[in-house]
Amino acid sequence: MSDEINKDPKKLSAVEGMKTSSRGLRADLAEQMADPVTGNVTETGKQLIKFHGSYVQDDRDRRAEREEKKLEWAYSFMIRLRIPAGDITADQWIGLQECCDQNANGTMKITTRQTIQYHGVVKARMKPTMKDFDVLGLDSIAACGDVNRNVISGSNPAIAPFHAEVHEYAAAISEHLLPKTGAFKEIWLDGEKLAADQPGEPDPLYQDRYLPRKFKIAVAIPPHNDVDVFVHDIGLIAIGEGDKFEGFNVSIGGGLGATHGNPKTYPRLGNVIGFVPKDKALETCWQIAAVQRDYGNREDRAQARLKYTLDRLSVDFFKGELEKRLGFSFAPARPVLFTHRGDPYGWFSDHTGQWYNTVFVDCGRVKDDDGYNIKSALMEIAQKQLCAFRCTANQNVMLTYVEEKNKAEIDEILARHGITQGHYTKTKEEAIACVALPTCPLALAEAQRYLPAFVAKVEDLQRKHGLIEEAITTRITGCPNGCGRPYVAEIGLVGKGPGRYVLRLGGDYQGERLNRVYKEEADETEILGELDKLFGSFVKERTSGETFGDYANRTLFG
Ligand code: SRM
Ligand code: SF4
Repeated sequence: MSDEINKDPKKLSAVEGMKTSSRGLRADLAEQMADPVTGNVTETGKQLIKFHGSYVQDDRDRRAEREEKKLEWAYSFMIRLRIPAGDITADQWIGLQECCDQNANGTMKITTRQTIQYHGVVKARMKPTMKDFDVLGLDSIAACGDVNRNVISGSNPAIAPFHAEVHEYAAAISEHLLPKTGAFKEIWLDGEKLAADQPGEPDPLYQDRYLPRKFKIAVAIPPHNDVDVFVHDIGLIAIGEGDKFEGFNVSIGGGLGATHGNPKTYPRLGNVIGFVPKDKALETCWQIAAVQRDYGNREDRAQARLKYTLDRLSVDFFKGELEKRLGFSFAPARPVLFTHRGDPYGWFSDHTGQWYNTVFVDCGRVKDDDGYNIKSALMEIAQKQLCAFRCTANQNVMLTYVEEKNKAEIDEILARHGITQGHYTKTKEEAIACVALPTCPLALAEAQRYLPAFVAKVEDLQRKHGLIEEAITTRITGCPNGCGRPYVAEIGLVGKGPGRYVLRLGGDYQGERLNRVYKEEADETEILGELDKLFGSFVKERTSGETFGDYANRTLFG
């Protein structure tokens, strides 16, 4: 395959130079973090600190006030932990909440990739925070940046007898694809310094250039598609025969980010390229990342994700190169059925008899809110050591490995804090919004701060049309990057400007079909007006068992 991309060093994007000259992600980041004169870091610092799991941000609500006072913006850092498959112990939960209260804004944020973010960590508190993570046995290495990020995995243990075995792959893949640099320990944990004449530790996967762009892996355990397996660079779909876990169907090239007005960017679902036995899974992931490392576009970051590599070079070329490096061919993909994506609420047990319960966390924000006091409830449950915790890809918290004798006490604590089953509708329980304002620098419109009000109005319409018992997957993001996966929602709102969104309809309930643009730009009144009409016709015209997403797809785009 002749391909001119990446051949001319002058054409490479500026970030490429920052990576290769960083001496294993160090550059002068330690010095910048020690500089008390500014709360910010340089452009290179901004890029490199991502690989350490952090982004510099500012409070956008306070920009005008700061500018008026001739002060620099209110800079602080967001830190994203690396928690493969979202699993943490009760002690880790306590430590993280306490650390968040001391060093960040006190509100932990459960993300769509099963981990926890802190917001509002000022520069001087970065090292103490990272040290606290280390004491808890946690880190934020590679949670962001052009590397493989937090590996996510289907959270529902009742879904298959081999769930626990599959779940372990998330941690194993995460470790296998971790950058080899010691920069993290050096900068944040006062670890041993690399000699000044050394270029950085040898790293067979990432070398000195890392990947062309972010890289994401998700593991799904059918029939539950809570991880939205087809939107990741690699989607592994667990396949078992009876009680026995055998391996994975492999999907490659999913990704959602796009830019308004740039048709060269688009959301894309992955292509399933075949089946690999479980003992080949780690090597397969490693080699897919390596082929993307070698062929991904390093000139234009807007074209650098694996999805664009596949569309530029073809899926067949990529698969052929991959099989050559692996030394084996993929077997045909096995049949798979996905049925839903929402988390299971209420008590349920796994195949060993241990109990689980999902606690709904509105937009993933762990806070006490209007009598629904998640933060206090989860802290008390952790302090009493009643269970472990699992962040889900739907931004909720699952209480895990609960013994029968502890269920009643957990129920009592949840009830005392206003957390009862049926508190929210199904649509609300399955709704997702990204962070957006005030911390996300890319937000064009509100998302997490708007979703509760918007969903309440959708619920009113559902009540009006007798649809309130149905879950209609509703997702909002503040911009087209798609962090809340709005492109695979039945109702997707993608921020375009303050109070204005692209209205996308027609995704399916299982997450196997992209929705499409129904209105290029609309405000709340227009969106609700459209939904009112469509819910009305849906009730009259739906076929037996048809979901709203399938109906919208059939009648609007069919
Ligand atoms: Fe995301 C960038 C938040 C999941 C696609 N995402 C960002 C940044 C870091 C903004 C920035 O670059 O400065 C946001 C930080 C906001 C803040 O204040 O915290 C941000 N993304 C999030 C989170 C926290 C949303 C949430 O509310 O849960 C999710 C954190 C995931 C994690 O724990 O690792 C999050 N982001 C996603 C997802 C969903 C997923 O992976 O399942 C996507 C779509 C899938 C994909 O990657 O294609 C996603 N985020 C993006 C993109 C577009 C990437 C692209 O290929 O174009 C950006 C912008 C970029 O990379 O340039 C972005
Ligand atoms: Fe920010 Fe856009 Fe991601 Fe929302 S979708 S968190 S606005 S980058």
